[in-house]
Amino acid sequence: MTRVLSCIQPTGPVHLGNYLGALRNWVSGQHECDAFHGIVDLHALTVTDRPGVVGENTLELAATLFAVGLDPEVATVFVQSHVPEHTQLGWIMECTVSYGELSRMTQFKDKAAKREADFVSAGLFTYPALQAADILLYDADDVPVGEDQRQHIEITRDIAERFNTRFGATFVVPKMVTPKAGAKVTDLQDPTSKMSKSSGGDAGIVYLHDDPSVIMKKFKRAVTDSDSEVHFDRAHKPGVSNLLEILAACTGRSPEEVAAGYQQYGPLKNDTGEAVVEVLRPIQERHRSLLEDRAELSRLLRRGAEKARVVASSTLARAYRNIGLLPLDV
Ligand code: AQP
Repeated sequence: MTRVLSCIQPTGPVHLGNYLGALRNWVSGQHECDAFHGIVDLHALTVTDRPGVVGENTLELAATLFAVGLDPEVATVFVQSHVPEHTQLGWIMECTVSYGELSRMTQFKDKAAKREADFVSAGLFTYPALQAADILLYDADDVPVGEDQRQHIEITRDIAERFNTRFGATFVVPKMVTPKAGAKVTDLQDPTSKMSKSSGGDAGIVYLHDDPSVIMKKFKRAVTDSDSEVHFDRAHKPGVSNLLEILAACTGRSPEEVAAGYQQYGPLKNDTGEAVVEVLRPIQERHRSLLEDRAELSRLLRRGAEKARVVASSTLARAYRNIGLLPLDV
């Protein structure tokens, strides 16, 4: 059975890009694959300096993951800091990746530039190594993610191959899987940038828990393009193409098919907003009721961590053995 691993950071409320690019595929894949999904709270520390925030976001995110349809009886849903093998293998990954490779990561350059005079942690620079550990610990064949993760999956593959060459076959070399529509949902106000939890303004980001009226308003105000023709062309018509792709993803069609039904931007914005509201309605209802029982959420995460550790500890032991670290009992 194909093993699948993919994670999400508790850096803020989940948005439509996370849902269409990743979460929806996690849910649809859970019955055909052996699925592991982590809330990677240690990654959130790269950009966090206030106490308590990450823990609260983690519980909230767990409720969202179960609300979108991850079944704790089927998929293994866990919190990264509950599985210490992540940081243990993370160090080994740091020793397997080069400074030059990390320097070429565009996300580091973008994020460091955005933080300008703010503190730029060393973790922001090295986190692709921890992310490689997140993936390789689970012997994952497939990693279902959005397009923004391409460079990170590439570096994970390079690290796995380098380690296997140095120390013998140890890690499965994973491959990236992206959805047909929704792999790169962009900001409604800035359609050349990806919709992101940690970006500044709210107006261009559709959160999973936004009220229907707020969602409609955000779509009605979405930035389109200077001419008034509706067709799908990411490079020259990023605003309209983003709407077409969102509507396509919500209705199971291709963006080109969707475009054929519209002559004007107004009806396209309206229909896209309505389709999103309908997709999110049941998720919002489940999320509200799940958050009422924090003890149950915590119990589900404990079970997830126990299941995750069975796999993670065996992979870490294999890596230690193949490197030839001195065992406790010789
Ligand atoms: N805009 C997007 N379109 C499609 N997929 C997306 N993903 C993220 N944004 C989009 C996918 O969601 C999963 C979780 O990624 P994340 O936790 O890194 O989400 P984020 O919104 O990107 O959060 P941050 O904190 O703002 O992270 P950075 O700083 O990395 O952008 C992934 O599978 C991702 O591909």
